[in-house]
Amino acid sequence: MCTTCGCGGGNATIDGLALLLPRYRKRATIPAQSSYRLPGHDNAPLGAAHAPDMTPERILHIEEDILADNDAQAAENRNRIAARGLFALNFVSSPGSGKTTLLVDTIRRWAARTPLAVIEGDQQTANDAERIRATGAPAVQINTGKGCHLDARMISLALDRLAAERHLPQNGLLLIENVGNLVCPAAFDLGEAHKVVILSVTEGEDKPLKYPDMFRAADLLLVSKIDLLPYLDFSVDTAIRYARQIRPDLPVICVSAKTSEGCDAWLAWLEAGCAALQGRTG
Ligand SMILES: Nc1nc2c(ncn2[C@@H]2O[C@H](COP(=O)(O)OP(=O)(O)O)[C@@H](O)[C@H]2O)c(=O)[nH]1
Ligand SMILES: [Mg+2]
Ligand SMILES: [Zn+2]
Ligand SMILES: [Zn+2]
Repeated sequence: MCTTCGCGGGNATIDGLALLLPRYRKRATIPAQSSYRLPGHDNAPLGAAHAPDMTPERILHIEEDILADNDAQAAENRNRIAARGLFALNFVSSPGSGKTTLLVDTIRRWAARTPLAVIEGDQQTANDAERIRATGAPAVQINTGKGCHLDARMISLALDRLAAERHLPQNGLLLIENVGNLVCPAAFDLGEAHKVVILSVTEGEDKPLKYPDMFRAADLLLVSKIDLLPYLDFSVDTAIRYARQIRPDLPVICVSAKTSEGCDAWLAWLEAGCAALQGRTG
């Protein structure tokens, strides 16, 4: 179990094979029974989203330990990714915002600019990896089972798998689609260069205010499905204003994978990121 949010990572798989994740350090110290509940809320434990039966102090310590362990693994991943000359992006959003559709469209447009590989994260199914593979790009599917986010250990193992299959590119793109969830993926560094948060116009403008950690953690906001704007009351300006209340300098690109509007600007952002990386690494 991941005690940062209480999600179960024990049954994770990669392309259907069981993942033997190294244990987080303090997991064995979680007591079987101790609880702190909000007065008057019999079923509402205080603390992390779904971690019942822990005192707030213990939750805090375990969270710190787990995130420190994750950060150490993420730093290793980042070195490995840099050594391959890869521009790595971690796509985060709620389910259904259009991450996979945008990745498929991006991969088709990216064409032969550089090699690339994709790591897909979902609780169940290999649907998204199959959608990516249909473009001809290599993809590995991580299924987190009861887990609600990818973590750096999973990415390390996915990199191993890509390398073993000779699909880990040299000098190119590594695109990671996280589990659809605007909460927990914000806390977990995977070793990426940037988190890219996608907010579709069907979700409402106020999501940046409701889920500020995610919008604070991201370095780019893609407002997606803008082809649907004529049918909705969604105000792009308001959404951007809310996002910039959380993160004042957040760059924003509005896109539609359906009409391709905004996709040139998105591709230009990707190319600039790749070029900056190549400039740094020579
Ligand atoms: N109208 C419209 N629908 C889209 C667009 N992008 C994705 N969708 C639809 O949104 C749904 C969820 O897309 P998907 O890529 O699976 O989202 P994910 O869960 O974030 O990976 C699918 O039915 C897509 O066809 C878009 O730009 N415009
Ligand atoms: Mg998807
Ligand atoms: Zn969670
Ligand atoms: Zn978790």
